[in-house]
Amino acid sequence: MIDPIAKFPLVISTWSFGMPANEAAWQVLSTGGSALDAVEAGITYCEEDPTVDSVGWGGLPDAAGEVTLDAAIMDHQGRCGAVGCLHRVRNAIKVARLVMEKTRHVMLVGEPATQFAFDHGMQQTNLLSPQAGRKFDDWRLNREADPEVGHDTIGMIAIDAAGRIAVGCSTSGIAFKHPGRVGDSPIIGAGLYVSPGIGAAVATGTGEEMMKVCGSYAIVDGMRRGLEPREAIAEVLMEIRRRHEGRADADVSFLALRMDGTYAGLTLRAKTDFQYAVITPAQKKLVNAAALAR
Ligand code: SD4
Repeated sequence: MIDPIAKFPLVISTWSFGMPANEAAWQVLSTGGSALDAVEAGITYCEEDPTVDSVGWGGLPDAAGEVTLDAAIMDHQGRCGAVGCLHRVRNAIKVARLVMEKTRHVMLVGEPATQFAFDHGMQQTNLLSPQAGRKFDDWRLNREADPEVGHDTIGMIAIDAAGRIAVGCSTSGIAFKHPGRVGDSPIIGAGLYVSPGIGAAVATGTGEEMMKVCGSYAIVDGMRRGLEPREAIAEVLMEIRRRHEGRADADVSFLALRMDGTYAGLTLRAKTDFQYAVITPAQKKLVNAAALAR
């Protein structure tokens, strides 16, 4: 039974597709499950949804027409696993968790990561949905990638009823990317980070920008230094903006969650259309994230 006054469990995730993903995570959290299981369940839900053209099945392919996936997961102790450039397997987040739990490594990439997934019972599948295939054909004819097409990562952070935190993210990356390109999502400290006892952060947007500043690590470190989650994100966004010679429109957004349940989402996107989904015992909502002050 969930106490509506309690702060926990709590789950937050990126974009409006985070709403149904949060529901899947909440089914785990509300029955006493762990934050780690909840994050895996929520992100898996999104990976299975063909209408999301930037995550899992239905994701847009690379410039050679192949869908490749990046994902990572971290638990409350800072244990982590990641996969980069995974082929022909839908649930990259499950493979990331298998890397964390079944190997002594943090990240596997490319065909060997795919083979590792098959060896652990994951099914071989075609990741290119008919809809994504049509978008690829259009792109091939026009060769002009709209940077707004297929660019969103699902990033999710949860705290369970026992006060344990976990974070995960999964994406097919930038649409029509160079084959072999890996973004921030599987890079611990760039796309996501947990510091035990402090909190977690997760990113969405142009991964190259997160990687240059170790964005998620820097945010969690800001919280460790005593910044509020929103201040900690703002500090990192200001650094990214500074490197852009003051240009304010980088496609970079973050979520941060501190162990006391305080959370924030903040964006550099000029469109200020970054939304994030939240479920607590008291409410379910989709929040329009603030943009960093210009
Ligand atoms: C990436 N951050 O691969 C991920 C996906 C995304 O805009 O959100 N791209 O860069």
